Amino acid sequence: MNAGTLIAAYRAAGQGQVFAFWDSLNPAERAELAAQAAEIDLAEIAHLSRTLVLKSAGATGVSLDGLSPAPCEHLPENGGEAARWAAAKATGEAALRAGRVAAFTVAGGQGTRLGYDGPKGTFAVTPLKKKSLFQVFAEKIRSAGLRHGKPLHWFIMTSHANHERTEQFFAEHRFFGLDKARVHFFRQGRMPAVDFAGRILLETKSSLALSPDGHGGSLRALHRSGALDLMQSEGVDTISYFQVDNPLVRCVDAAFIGFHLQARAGMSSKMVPKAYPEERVGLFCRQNGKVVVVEYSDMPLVMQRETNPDGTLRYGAGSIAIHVIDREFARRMAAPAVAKAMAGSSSPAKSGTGEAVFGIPALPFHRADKKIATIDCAGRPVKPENANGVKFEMFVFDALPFADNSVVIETARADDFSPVKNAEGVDSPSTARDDQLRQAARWLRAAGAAVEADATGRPKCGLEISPLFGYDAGSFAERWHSLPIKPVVAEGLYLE
Ligand code: UD2
Repeated sequence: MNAGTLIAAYRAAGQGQVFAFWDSLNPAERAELAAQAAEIDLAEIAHLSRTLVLKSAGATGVSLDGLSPAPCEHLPENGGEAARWAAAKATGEAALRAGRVAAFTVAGGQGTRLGYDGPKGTFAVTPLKKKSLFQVFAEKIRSAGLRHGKPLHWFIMTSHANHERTEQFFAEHRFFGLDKARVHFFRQGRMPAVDFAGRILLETKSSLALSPDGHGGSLRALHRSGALDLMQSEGVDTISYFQVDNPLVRCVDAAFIGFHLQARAGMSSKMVPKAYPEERVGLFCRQNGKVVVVEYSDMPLVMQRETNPDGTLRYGAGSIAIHVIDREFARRMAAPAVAKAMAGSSSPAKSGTGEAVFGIPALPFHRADKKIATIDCAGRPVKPENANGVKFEMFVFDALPFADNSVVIETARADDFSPVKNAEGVDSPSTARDDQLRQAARWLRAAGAAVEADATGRPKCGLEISPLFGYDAGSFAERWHSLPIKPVVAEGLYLE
């Protein structure tokens, strides 16, 4: 599209302000602005503005009709059937041996709360060796490949802001021993921010205020980047999805994969029992025969506090953003965006409400009111102190109601979830470090070693176990027992 047509389309859509400074821009700046403007689906923005921005703030439109708790596979220690878990594990291991599984990390977030200047995956998290999140995952993925005799492909979704630095980090660390031909980076999509009247905001005279389209954008990005086609040609049909912020995550969990495959599910999830009724996590529920996640903020407190006869919380299954996704399900969920792109941006976009686009179900966008750096009408930078606009994001769990046979399994928080989100306090580098220390102490104890620890299980000395030494209590114990001379634990220990 040439610049004249683009500008006319923006004017016709009531978004002419995007080109307010066009006459004063040099050719390079014009090219930058035109390229960004051409990326935007104006019909989609108009629809989102109408449905999410211009209606009253705070109205979520989430329906609680017919909601019940989602059924869940409980861990054997919490009432689940050990035989079912063993069978699921065997199914998952067979899929891993057959090379059907790829790891997938969403690492496109901005990490604002952590206040770290760099891709979050490069943040140092382990207690002794200060390994980065990416290195921890790389070692887990390498260990799974070695265990099953089949190296895994690893897909990493970045953002425009952190893509180059992420690739560079892997190159500098020689891909942490992985075959670089099996590590694939791709950028997620972007959405423009709008003001409260639905007008697209400029960040500078020659650039839009663009931000990542949320982790839900991963499904579109997997498709657009060719990752799904690559998976298909490599015989991968199962995607193990996790977030970049969680050093404890089991990047590939055979039992989880097995439950998902046995059910022939489109998309499955892990849950942890909520720590307390008001904990701020999404909750797995059932509605119209499908699994859905309801954000804590959308569920009345009385419901969040309801209990079962045994005293446990009725809505107690917290979402920790770990999923297994069927490759073709991801392709179907990406299809509306693809169909729109093929039909041109003037198509009737309806994805803002999760309605069908060309008869295909689509992920809805959510509204987030934010402080957005922009410029005033004279082109001077404005750093707002209060929210001055709206960003649009998709959430990956909104795909769940479109999935057939969705499975939810329980996992132990201590072995799967300790995210690094905030600089201090809860979910911070220090809580994640302590949880890694506790895990190492538990595994050593289970293997018969004496470990001095405080009342919370935190060892008195520094301990770190590479995933290449042991990936769970069982594999750790096996390797530990094979050591001819046992190292002294009390002095602190790194095992690789
Ligand atoms: C998310 C879930 C929450 C819980 C929690 C577990 C939502 C709305 N809430 O909370 O219910 O499961 O995670 O840790 O999702 N990301 C991208 N691109 C984006 C935005 C995010 O790749 O555009 C990645 C980001 O790099 C990170 C993950 O998604 O790996 C989570 O993002 P977040 O920090 O925004 O999610 P959070 O903590 O609000």
